[in-house]
Amino acid sequence: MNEVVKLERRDVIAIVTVNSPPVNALSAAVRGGIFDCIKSAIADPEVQAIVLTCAGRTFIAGADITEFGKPPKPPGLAEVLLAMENSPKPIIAAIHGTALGGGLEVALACHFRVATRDARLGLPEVKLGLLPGAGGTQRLPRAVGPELAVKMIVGGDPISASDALKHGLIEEIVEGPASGGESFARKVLAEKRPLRKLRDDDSKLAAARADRSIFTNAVAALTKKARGLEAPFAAADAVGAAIDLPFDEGLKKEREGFLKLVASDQSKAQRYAFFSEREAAKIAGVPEGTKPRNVERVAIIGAGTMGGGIAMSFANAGIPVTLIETGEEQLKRGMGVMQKNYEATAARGGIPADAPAKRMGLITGKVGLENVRDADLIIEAVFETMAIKKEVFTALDKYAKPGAVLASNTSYLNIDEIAKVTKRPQDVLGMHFFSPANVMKLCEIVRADKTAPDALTTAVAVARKIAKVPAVVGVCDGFVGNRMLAQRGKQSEKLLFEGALPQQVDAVVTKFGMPMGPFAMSDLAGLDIGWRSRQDRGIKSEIADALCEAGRFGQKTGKGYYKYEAGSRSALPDPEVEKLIDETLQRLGRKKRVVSDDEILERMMYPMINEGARILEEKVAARPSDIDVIWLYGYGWPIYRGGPMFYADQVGLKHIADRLSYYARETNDPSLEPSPLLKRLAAEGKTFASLTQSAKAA
Ligand code: 3H9
Repeated sequence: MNEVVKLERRDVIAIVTVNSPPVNALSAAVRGGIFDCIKSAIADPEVQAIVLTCAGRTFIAGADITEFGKPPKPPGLAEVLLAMENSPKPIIAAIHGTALGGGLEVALACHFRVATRDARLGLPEVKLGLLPGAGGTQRLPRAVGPELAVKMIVGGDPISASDALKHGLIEEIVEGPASGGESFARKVLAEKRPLRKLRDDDSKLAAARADRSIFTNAVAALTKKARGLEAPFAAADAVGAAIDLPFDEGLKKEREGFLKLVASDQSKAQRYAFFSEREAAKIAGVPEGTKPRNVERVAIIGAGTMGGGIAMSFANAGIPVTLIETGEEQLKRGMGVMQKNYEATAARGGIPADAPAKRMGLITGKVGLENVRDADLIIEAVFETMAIKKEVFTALDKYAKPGAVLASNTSYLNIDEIAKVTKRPQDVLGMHFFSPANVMKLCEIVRADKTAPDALTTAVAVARKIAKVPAVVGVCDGFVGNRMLAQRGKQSEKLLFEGALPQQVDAVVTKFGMPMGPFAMSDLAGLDIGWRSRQDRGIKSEIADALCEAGRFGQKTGKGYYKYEAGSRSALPDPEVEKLIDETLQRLGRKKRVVSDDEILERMMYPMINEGARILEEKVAARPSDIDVIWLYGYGWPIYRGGPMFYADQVGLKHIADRLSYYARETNDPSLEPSPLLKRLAAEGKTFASLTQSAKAA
């Protein structure tokens, strides 16, 4: 029918196949093709049933996100779906891969659905700051009941084919999509099954109509963690409309909600994040066609918190790991922590009951570095000092097999220097995981001076395989994330000397949407670490030092910038800290002033953005969107604000540059002066996004 959708007939069955790689998204051409094929099959007197299926790796994975924000092209999806649902001949959706968003909505407008065993079905629109806009919020509750529908629509996670079968979303699990769809179509015809239009079937809504708490409780459970986000609440309202209103009115409500969200700043930021994440996996400056090396077995050096978390990430992805320690005692402790961690997750229902044993079965503990011999990738996660790292890499050079990728999990140290102790610097790079490593999605892949392109692509491919989000960065102190964070740390400390309190600074940062403020974060990490390092370097930080001298090391001592009640992690403002700050300021002859929340926000964010600009200038990061990915997935930057560089573009670079100059003057801190890149972009009225084409949907 057109280049991306074709129609063929196998006697009385019409097969409509979408073939629009990579994910069969519903572009205007796909919508038009489906529309024409369905109309033509309906008009063909020989055809008695229609199967809609897809070629390639997946069923339709949703609307074409790149079309949002552009003038709409006909036919609209709603029009296509109406024609399908009203077809007098049965239409069967035959699903494989992922039927997501608009893809599942297409399937829901069909009269029957079958899927292959490995298929996944979902409405993930909330993750893009949207709600399903083509009937999903009205048809899914009618297919599976409002409780599961809320879970899928407000939570956004897909379900498996077997769950879909259990809850009535699909009729059958089939072997192949097209052949299975065709056999099912013949069965429908043979059994003369009536057409099932979900729009007319309210049976599964009855319970929630009688007792609305079924719906409100499901919503409350899912929106608990949706702080600051608009879409989950709007999506819940749309599902509520399915319960409260007739189908067509519900559809109208859904449409209104969708149109509002698609134009919102939050959704723009979330769509930008979606594309940025995928862009980050494309490595700048690597020759086209560079193939990653084969990685079947991984070794991790160090069974501490980081090493253990990294080992778990591999085991979770089914990759065997050798976990190496210096002694039996340390190894036993590390293995025990992982076992407990898995058991706790299983007890919470986060993983199946047999998963802890299976995953621990993939982790083999060994003592001695000579045990790296079989590994294709070795990740060092030992104590963060250069001397120890060098010692480990010297040994790795001796024992690792040729071609193995040697990675350091350092969060600050110079990988070039580490690589120099080996005779194979081309195989050395950084893989900087974030704590807790089995949970946090970011992996900064550090490209050293001599890192070979295929070593780099290996690290990126492996990171994706274990469900991490990789971002390639260059060597510098703290790489991208921690280097920018250091700027925020510097300002937060200075703010205390000017009259702000820890709880005021933290409140501004959490109100912005970060999970934690800088002081609560310091308390979690432990204040003694920085104190010791300052002592080593002969540096003073009067307030932080005074806290440590008073035995306040943070959460671990129940007192730090805050106080903590026994067994609790909730930070309580402490008058003693206020007193201690006052005394310190008096001793130093500092005058307190009222610091506004606006100033705090600017001084928390703008110096980081300025550092981001320097990082771009130095080419430590290739794209502003890579920096954003690092902050989104490593530091809990709120997804609806897109990342620091995206946020900066929204605020306006001229404003940011002006305010930085102002603070440089007012606080007598020349390091706050806008960087040359920021200054130039501000003067030209440009954005960071103008530096690349990376953000397709922004
Ligand atoms: C929606 O449907 C709204 C409707 O309710 C209402 C309409 C009125 N559009 O992730 P991958 C690209 S909202 C355009 O690396 P994987 C992606 O950018 C949508 N492009 O593969 C990448 O391009 P490139 C609801 C898309 O195998 C390439 O495809 N649906 C889209 O790891 C491969 O992607 C969703 O939110 C798209 N919809 O994972 C699903 N999807 O190669 C979004 C992907 O140039 N998609 N691309 O970098 C996904 O979750 C994953 O892509 C998927 C495949 C699981 C499908």
